[in-house]
Amino acid sequence: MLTLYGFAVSNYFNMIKLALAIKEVEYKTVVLYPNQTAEYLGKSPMGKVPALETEQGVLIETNVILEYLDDAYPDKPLYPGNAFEKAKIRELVKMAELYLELPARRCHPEVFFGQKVDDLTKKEVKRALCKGIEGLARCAHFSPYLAGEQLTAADIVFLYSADLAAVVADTLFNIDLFDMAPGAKQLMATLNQREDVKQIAQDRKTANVEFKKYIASFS
Ligand SMILES: N[C@@H](CCC(=O)N[C@@H](CS)C(=O)NCC(=O)O)C(=O)O
Repeated sequence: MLTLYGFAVSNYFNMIKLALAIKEVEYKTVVLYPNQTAEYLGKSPMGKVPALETEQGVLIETNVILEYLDDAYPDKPLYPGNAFEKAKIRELVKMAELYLELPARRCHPEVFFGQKVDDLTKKEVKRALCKGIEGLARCAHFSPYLAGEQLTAADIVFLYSADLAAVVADTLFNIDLFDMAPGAKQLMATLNQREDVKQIAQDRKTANVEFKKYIASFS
């Protein structure tokens, strides 16, 4: 059986959880925070989560794991279509991560953990997020899903990237990121109405209690 390493507050971990839920693949979870212990580095070379242990070995990097799951469990494909259509989904996945998730992450310390982020970083992040959402708006379909009529890996990565990016944009810049991509608000609402997404949100809320204690133990 697959083993998923990570914790339920992690947005990347939740991307994999949602993919597994959609595909109805059984797995067990080992709850752990990112760490640099020799034991975990032996599984996840950067010490990050998520990591997925398969019968053949461990995989890291969320987009790689998503693609592996789609190859290993082809029912309910997350990268449907021909070679070009699949590539378009990968393009959206990459854009959501590079231009929303990663810039927003630079401001997570201030928005989620009460640690000041310097003004230059904030200026860069504001610009990057606006460019990112405008870029996505140019190539996403929102009909109703990012890549068209079917829910794909792009929606999974968008859901758990744009939600945090929107909190960063709202909290620090007073910007509604979703206003800048017509269709995005409706897509988020559609995704958030799913039972599997609701369950992941509930798990995240529950796990956040322990996570806050864990973070507080460092201060
Ligand atoms: N590129 C990685 C990013 C995963 C990631 O950043 N995970 C966070 C938790 S949400 C983490 O492990 N952070 C610890 C660290 O950066 O060392 C992926 O796609 O899986």
